Amino acid sequence: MKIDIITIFPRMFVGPLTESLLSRAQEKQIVDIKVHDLRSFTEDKHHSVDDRPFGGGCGMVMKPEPIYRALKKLRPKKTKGQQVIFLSPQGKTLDQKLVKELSSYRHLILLCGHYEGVDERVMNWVDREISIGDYVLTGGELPAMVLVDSVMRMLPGVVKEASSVERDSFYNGLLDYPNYTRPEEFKGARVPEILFSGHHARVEQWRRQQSLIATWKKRPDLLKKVRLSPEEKKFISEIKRTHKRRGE
Ligand code: 9D3
Repeated sequence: MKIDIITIFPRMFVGPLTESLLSRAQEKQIVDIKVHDLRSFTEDKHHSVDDRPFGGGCGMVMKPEPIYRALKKLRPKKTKGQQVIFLSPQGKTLDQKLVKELSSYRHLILLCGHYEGVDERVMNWVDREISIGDYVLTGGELPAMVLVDSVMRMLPGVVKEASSVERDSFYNGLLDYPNYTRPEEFKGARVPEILFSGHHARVEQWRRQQSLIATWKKRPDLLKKVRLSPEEKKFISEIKRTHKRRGE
């Protein structure tokens, strides 16, 4: 997959792209990520990327011309496998379903906004607007990194075991079960006995039940969307009677 990022703060991307999984995925040539400084697409002597809003008002608006030139260069003509994404508070909220959908494109072009927004005519060249949640950030750079991180780990070969992608919470619709490692006892807290039993099927059943308990306690909204077996439904009514929900 090819990812082009257009930003007025290219250096913000250095850390995330040179550390950890993102750098290894690039070394393995699974993704090719390039960050482009919007200022390099300006043609005036002051390299202006923003200007005052017509009609008055406070703040600055990003000019259309540098963005147009950047898009023209990075995507000379429209093709199916490409997607121009504008990171914006007005966008659709990113979730795992959208991440999965985006991972099927060959080429993503991410446009990071700043100031009070961009000239609305830029929307004519944008395929979709994406937000990462209902809170206010200073720009689209961190959201672009969040998007790249989440999309990348869906690509084959990025995360070691394919199974760990499939098992993700949100993938099966439930939260993760609790994990334990050595020591068997720490500060008086013991690891649950079942995990030493060596009984694989029973461990799997316990984990599924723990996922159900955690989801019911911490994210009951997720339980409404997930498909459960009759036994699991019975188990849920059982924990409703015997467990306390968080904050109650
Ligand atoms: C909604 C606030 N706008 C009212 C004048 C101004 C504004 C605030 C912050 C416009 C842009 C921004 C910068 N944020 C993003 O570019 C952004 C973002 C976000 O703030 N939250 C969650 N997802 C995203 S994606 C891009």
